[in-house]
Amino acid sequence: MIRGFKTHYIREVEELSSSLWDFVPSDGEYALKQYKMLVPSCWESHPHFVNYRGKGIYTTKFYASGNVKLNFKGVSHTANVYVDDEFVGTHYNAFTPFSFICKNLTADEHTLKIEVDNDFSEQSLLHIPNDYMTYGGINRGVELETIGEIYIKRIHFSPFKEGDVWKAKVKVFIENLANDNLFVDLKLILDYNMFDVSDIEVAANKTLEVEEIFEFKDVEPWSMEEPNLYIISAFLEVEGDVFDDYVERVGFREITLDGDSILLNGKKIRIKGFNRHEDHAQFGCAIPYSAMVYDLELIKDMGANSIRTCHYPNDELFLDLCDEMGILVWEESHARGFEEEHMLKPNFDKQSEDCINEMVVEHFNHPSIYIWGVLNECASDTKAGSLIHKKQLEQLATLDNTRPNTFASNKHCRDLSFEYPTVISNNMYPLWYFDRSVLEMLSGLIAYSREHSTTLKPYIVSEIGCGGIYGSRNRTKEKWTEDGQADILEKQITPILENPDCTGVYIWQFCDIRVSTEWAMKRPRTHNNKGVVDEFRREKLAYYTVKKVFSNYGNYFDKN
Ligand code: ADA
Repeated sequence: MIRGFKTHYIREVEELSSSLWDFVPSDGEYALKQYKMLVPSCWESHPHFVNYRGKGIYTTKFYASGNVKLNFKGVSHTANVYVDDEFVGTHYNAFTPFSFICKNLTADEHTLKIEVDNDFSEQSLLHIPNDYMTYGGINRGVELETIGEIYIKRIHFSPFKEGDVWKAKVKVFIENLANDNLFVDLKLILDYNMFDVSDIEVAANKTLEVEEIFEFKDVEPWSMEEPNLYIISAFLEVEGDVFDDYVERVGFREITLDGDSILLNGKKIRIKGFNRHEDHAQFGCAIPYSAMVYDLELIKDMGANSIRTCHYPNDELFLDLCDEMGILVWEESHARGFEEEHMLKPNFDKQSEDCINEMVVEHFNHPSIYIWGVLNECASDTKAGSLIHKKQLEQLATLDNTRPNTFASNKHCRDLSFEYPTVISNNMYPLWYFDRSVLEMLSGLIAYSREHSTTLKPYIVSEIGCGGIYGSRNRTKEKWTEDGQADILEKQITPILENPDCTGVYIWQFCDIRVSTEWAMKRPRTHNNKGVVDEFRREKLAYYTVKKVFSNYGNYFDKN
């Protein structure tokens, strides 16, 4: 399963994942031995590769002819792709999708080979030893599309309301692979709303963006309580013959800012959220659909209404579920804890820019995504680091001016970058890493952020939490006990939810996660143990504390 809905009815699409591929590790104890490896999965889920960091070669066969488009939803962390031993392309970053086109294949069986590398090196500036695990393998879906010489590359759907009428700016990206200019007609259908755009000329070897604003009748808005979704289908025709299609799923909702408030369809939202890493004891980062659903059921059971995809773009299948279940998403590009020196390394800008671009361009249509984030706990307190924050936030705003943007700062009253985001966020750990009053710290940080940005902006506590080892029970409520975690967490989140100047809170974190070996001496069990459930999703006492506290607060500030 690649997406939560059928993406084509006319274009031929074949899922190449959900199957065993040939796998040969290049290094380590089992180097050059032949294996069958499930795609998608992490190789760490195979008993021989639980700690394997290196390269491996995946191969599979497919039958096709003509032009094909190979779509990869996530390969960790570098993929070199070959078809019939011809190099097709390379991609860096485990957490963003990518595609390659192969033209004029002969009608035959072909071999797809992917060299995968999850090693740390100077070439990898975003995947580094960190307080989460960089797994290895083809962790997300792979599909094969058969396309003609001209096809629909994507659709971007930006809904807005004018009075009582829902409208949307619709951009359809049409790519012409031929060496001649081609003419096509475009038809769009959403429920009973149908639109035609005729005589579109697409220049040879170019992609044309067809942009129109349409009015949509008899549609219901998307909200947390009623997450109404609609299928929008685009068809390409020549003289009435339909030869290509592209299907997306969208929601009619508007995110706007009003001073220190974030509004969803005009109502001021209160964030009751969790930071959630894509990590599971059994599946690593390749969390299967049923386990994604279980995570979201637990999150809703606790009364949470939002997920922060710390610290990287998530599997689109998970975002589809958030669309369907009315869970708001703060999706962020891949970055955690980079110092200025690291951010100034030659490849950093390009690798960051590519990740941000792929995140926004590919995930643009998800109504659940209400804000984009970058640069978690990076050097926002130095001049050079601040300029990089400015650059990445401007890139976000250019790619998508329909959503706010932010970065989670831990530089607090040294931060130099609060001028640049449209929403200000802080990670803070009073009562855990240091003994300070939550309220005093929160008030001080809100005041500082207001003094250091020219306009009044919404403020979110993007991380707060504490550790608790599953099964460690003690009435002393010492740190690392479940009792202590539940006690501290209640004292941390209650004053935040009580503070009208704060849009809300993301608890760090939903589940315990595996971390890099290099962090072993900083993290008991080589895990980050601040989850309210452990890595198997076994609830800790804190689960029930959060459920109790969150139940006292609604999804919106104003009662109506
Ligand atoms: C930081 C960081 C998280 C995690 C957390 C912790 O806020 O953003 O990724 O490392 O600290 O557990 O201390």
